[in-house]
Amino acid sequence: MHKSVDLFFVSSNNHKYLEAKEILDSFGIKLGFFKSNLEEIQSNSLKDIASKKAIDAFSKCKKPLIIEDAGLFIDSLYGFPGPYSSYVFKTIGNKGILNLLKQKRKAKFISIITYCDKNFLESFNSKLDGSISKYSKGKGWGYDPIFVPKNFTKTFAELKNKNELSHRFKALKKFSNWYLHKMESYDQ
Ligand code: ITT
Repeated sequence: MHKSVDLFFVSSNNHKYLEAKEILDSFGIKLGFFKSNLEEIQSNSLKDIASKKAIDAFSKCKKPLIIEDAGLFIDSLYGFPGPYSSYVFKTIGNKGILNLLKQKRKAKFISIITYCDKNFLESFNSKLDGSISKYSKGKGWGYDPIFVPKNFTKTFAELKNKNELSHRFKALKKFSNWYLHKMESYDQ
């Protein structure tokens, strides 16, 4: 059994924190919340955005931390909204996305988790394939009511087990493997 550890999730988004906390709890990692609006550079690379966000977060939080950069990428819109997911959700929202789509509805969620402390800057990414539903279904945050993961018929907002299959779960699982190993080697 791993001992609990101190690690912070730096974000402006409570929903992301609550999901990350539940997921990391299941791997025996205790996660605190450091709420902050982080600087987000304009780039087509989520990894670059995430690394810069993590460095900015460390300058504020000054404790070992993770940040996440996530986005929804729609194939027929050439990856839009992608790195602009937050802005697009606040402006045109799910209704605007649904209005843009016709037959082709394939999409994916991408998540990058970046860990930062005074010695390390490490990123872990993951994608989850799926599609955009015809209508908004279920009560959920962000794009959850319109995203249907591959091999499912329900949207993220309708599924009870989002946290066992999401892009966030997959990236955090990779991170946990690395992090728990790192902690073990420091213990010796
Ligand atoms: P921070 O950068 O402060 O962490 P944010 O909300 O801007 O918060 P992201 O850049 O990671 O976070 O995500 C961009 C947007 O993508 C987010 O605001 C949501 O609208 C959407 N999003 C990301 N993950 C999602 C998920 O699991 N379910 C639904 N929408 C999601």
